[in-house]
Amino acid sequence: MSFDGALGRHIIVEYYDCSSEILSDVNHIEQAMLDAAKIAGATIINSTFHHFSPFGVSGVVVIQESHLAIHTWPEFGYASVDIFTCGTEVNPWVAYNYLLENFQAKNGSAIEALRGQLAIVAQGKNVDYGDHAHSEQPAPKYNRNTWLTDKDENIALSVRHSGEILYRKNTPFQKVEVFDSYAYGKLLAIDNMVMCTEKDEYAYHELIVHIPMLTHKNVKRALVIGGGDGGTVREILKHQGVQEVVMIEIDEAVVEASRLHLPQLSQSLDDQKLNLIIGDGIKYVEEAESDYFDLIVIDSSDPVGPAEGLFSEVFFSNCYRILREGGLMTGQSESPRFHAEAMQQLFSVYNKVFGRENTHCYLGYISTYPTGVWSFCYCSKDGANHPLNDIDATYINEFCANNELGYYNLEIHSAAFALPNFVKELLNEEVTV
Ligand code: SPD
Repeated sequence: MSFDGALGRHIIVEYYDCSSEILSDVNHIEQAMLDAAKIAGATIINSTFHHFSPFGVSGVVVIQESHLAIHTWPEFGYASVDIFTCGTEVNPWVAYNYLLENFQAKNGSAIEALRGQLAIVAQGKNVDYGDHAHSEQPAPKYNRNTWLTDKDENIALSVRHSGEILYRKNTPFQKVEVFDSYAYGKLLAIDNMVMCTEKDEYAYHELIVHIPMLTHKNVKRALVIGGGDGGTVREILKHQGVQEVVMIEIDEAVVEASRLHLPQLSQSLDDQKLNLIIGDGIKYVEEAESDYFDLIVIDSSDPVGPAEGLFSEVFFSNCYRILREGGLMTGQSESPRFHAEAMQQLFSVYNKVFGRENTHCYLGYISTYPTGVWSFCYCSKDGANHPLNDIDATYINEFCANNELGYYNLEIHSAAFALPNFVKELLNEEVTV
């Protein structure tokens, strides 16, 4: 089929003064381009979109009738778009108008070119395509290609998801989202960083909780800072002796997202032993009673945005103060490959507050965090409850036999504290030969 003497219409579009926020949101851009294609009457075959660091999105939607492509410059509020459609069924100007509005563009301009002008292409029409020339084609299967990328300037971890945003809230603190990933199930992301996924969350939560709980053996009162998804609380409550858990999460949206989409994580958030407070963890520890908790778990996001203060000396000094004798603190302490500097700084603060001999580093394999290697701190208030010398193998094995765990076991407990030389060097620890 042809349009006005040509095989297709190609409009080359400029959108100016668009919303910068929209132009840097890869999911939004992809959805808008797909919707534009649909509204224009096209049949979608495939799409692939990419977010560039620090700015910009590029992507293409392949349609049965040709393609739509985009490149955005959010820093200039500018997007360049190509809309190329063949046949008479699809009107590219409908897509143009839709995107103009969707990107909140103040100005748009476009030029149209007729592609494959029949008077010229007809000269090659005597090629014989046999029976295929008019054969019925099966309906194309649309294969969407959308990825969440957790990255810094040089390293990234990407997880493919369905493209449907199950949950999204831009809160005063951060952007909280839930996606449906193909390899790891539902995925909770904060500001594009993976927090946890259904399939591998247990590794992180078991490590941050059972290592201190099973070394201490008698935790009655536990405090969780962050952890709004509920995974840490779920693991703490597997220990029968626990009487009280306080969890203080700054962002209600994290709890809401988990309750709505991650029941496996949020299942313990209504437990009677839990006092769930939506508030500021820094303020909470500042005002909390001294010598109260047996265990503090810092289940924070990364040290950007609202979690930044959770990595300071004042905060850890208060954690130290509110721990009871023999009390322990564990926390996620970033990756020795992805956030080497942040990890180094964190350990220098732990050392300062808890004493070097009472501060230990352990590692775990978290497949959905960039580089896969993640570190945790283990700090003891007064040197009691050494993570290797004070464990009881029978006690640990009994707990493991009664609870279905996916990562933690007796061997992992000790092995987690065995540090590669590059991590020891990072932490200025002696490397033994
Ligand atoms: N880069 C990821 C670090 C996230 C640590 N907290 C995750 C919250 C899971 N409860």
